[in-house]
Amino acid sequence: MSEKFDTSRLPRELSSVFEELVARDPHQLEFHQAVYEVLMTLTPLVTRKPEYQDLAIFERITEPERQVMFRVPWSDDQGQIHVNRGFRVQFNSALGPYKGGLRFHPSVNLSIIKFLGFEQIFKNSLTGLPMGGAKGGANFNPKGKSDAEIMRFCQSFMTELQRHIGPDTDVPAGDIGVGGREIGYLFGQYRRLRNSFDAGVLTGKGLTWGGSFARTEATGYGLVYFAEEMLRARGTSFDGKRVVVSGSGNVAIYATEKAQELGATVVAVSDSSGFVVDEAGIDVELLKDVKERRRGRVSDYANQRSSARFSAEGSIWEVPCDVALPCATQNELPLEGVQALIRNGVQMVAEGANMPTTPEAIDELRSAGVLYAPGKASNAGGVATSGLEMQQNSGRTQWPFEETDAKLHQIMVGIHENCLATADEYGVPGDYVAGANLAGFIKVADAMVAQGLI
Ligand code: NDP
Ligand code: 2IT
Repeated sequence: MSEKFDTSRLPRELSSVFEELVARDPHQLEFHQAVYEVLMTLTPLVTRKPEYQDLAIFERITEPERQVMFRVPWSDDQGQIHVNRGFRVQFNSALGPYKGGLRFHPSVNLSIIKFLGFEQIFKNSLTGLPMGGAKGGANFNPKGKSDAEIMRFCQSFMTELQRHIGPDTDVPAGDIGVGGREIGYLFGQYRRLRNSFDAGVLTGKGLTWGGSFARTEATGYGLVYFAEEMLRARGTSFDGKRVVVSGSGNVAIYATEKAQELGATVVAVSDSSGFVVDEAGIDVELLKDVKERRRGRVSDYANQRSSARFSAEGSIWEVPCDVALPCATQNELPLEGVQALIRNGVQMVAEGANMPTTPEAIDELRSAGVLYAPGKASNAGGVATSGLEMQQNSGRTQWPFEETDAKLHQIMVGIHENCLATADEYGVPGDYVAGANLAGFIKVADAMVAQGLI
């Protein structure tokens, strides 16, 4: 039994699945949290889809198909040797090759990779593209490392990972700490070891060697496209809204850019050292220069902009706003954060990060009637565009930016419609959490039923 999650809120058929899972891996709290959040919305399936229970779909879908853990030895610029732990959790391939990002961050462990891989199954299902779910990474800290150190780490990581992946098997991409630079070094080592230019083995590649236009922008843009649909459904828009974006990495930068293009003012961004308030609106070109080109901190942004103030103390969620877009990491938006947002009149929270809002905070948002989009729906634009990159690689072609961005936009509008239609169908109108979980789950579960006991 997990003390943190109240299994009495689940029907007996699902609480037993959850309790067995907790007993098997009692320390994997992030994984428990992700599974609990999904199971909480699946109650109607116990009666509506009796075959799921007969065929142990709930038990099977919560156990990864394969989990790989490996040693990653590398030497720093001084010749000192370090050892990190690498992971790839191949969670479910009922809908297509395993697909999901790689995270390099000191906090990475099996629980975090399993929670991310589990979420990825349903997110990928929602995109409508043929992709299974996976996640990987390492407990490696890229901060302060030279390019040469990053390269040696990526080469060592890929030397093992290459035997587990392939364009029709498993297709990794970026996540926290893994961007264009890392994908380049990983791809180079894969190509060298395999003596084969399998463009489709990784997504997020450079634009001259198999990458897709709009993949860099896709998660942040897709988040704002999804949030725009939510606002539209309530008869409003981004125009004139005050927006707070947490994080200042890939997702945060392009969410900021698109929200401002739609007429909003993004007044705050953050990193793990603190947050910046810029009442004049974030200067996206300056933020890109600081974060993407110089690999600096948000405090460097504030130092170069007279309208901006950096705070190392306090919380970004205290900054008054109409819309909050958490785009940093899991559990970054706790109950107190949501209470502050509600006090200041927030209308919508849409997740760019994976599982950024804690369960208590989600309950609070729902009871206050704040629009809330779970990441597996609202941040699906990144992996959707990875799916488009795979399509382009298979066809040995490259589509223009506008065409790819238009497809991304269409996919996000489609996910929004699917969430609302599924929520209606199951008697919980307007509930994006239930809509996303049910729609994503049913598609995978039906494919598992059709494919037999594996
Ligand atoms: P980046 O590495 O580009 O940026 C991460 C940002 O989040 C940085 O500003 C970082 O600050 C901050 N951050 C990370 N960990 C912590 C922490 N423990 N506490 C406080 N701040 C933290 O990653 P992405 O922008 O790619 O990813 C952000 C989120 O979006 C993640 O949850 C990821 O899983 C999710 N996501 C990413 C997708 C993608 O395509 N990249 C797709 C879908 C979801 P600092 O530099 O100080 O560490
Ligand atoms: O969490 C995510 O969806 C990602 N990090 C993107 C995965 C991908 O394969 O593009």
